[in-house]
Amino acid sequence: MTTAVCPGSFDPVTLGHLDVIGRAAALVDHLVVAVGRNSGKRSLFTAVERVGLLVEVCAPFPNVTVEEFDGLLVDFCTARGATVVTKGLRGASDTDYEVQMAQLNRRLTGLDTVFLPTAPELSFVSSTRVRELAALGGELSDLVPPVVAASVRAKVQTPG
Ligand code: COD
Repeated sequence: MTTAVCPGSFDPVTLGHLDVIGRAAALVDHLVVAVGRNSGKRSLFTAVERVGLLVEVCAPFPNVTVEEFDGLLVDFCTARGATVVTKGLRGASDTDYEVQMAQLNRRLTGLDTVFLPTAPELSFVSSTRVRELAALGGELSDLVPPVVAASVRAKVQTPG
């Protein structure tokens, strides 16, 4: 049985993330979506809230589970018996960062990373743009699923 981990901050999960999750889930027996707590990074949603939204939007994928993680990604993968990491790539700036992370993770434990190129129609989508658009009252429906759009709007109106 092949288990893969698809890690991210998912603050919040976007249609770009979801496309990568669905495609990665089709390649393996079990996909663990791993939500980094990122204690050093100020996030819009708590880790528990990010997990909750992911559980809802990943419901169509029966072989996907969602968990929080802290610490090194390679340690989480070892603990879950995962033999591969899956990540999406949007363009050159993602590639520079992600290839370096993949090389470091491979050096640490031999864990390899499989990259899935973004769907062209979703290459402009990022959690940062979602948060920015929401703060300025912009339309979110091309970037996130409806349940996420509603949660982002509620959060921006009532932060904390
Ligand atoms: N289309 C395709 N892919 C996308 C899109 C899109 N529209 N948007 C985002 N993605 C991809 C990103 O390229 C990324 O691969 C992934 O989705 C997650 O993106 P984010 O922004 O939610 O998450 P990040 O990049 O902030 O997540 C960072 C991690 C938590 C994965 C990272 O910090 C980590 O591995 N932390 C653990 C500590 C560790 O082991 N560090 C390494 C050694 S120091």
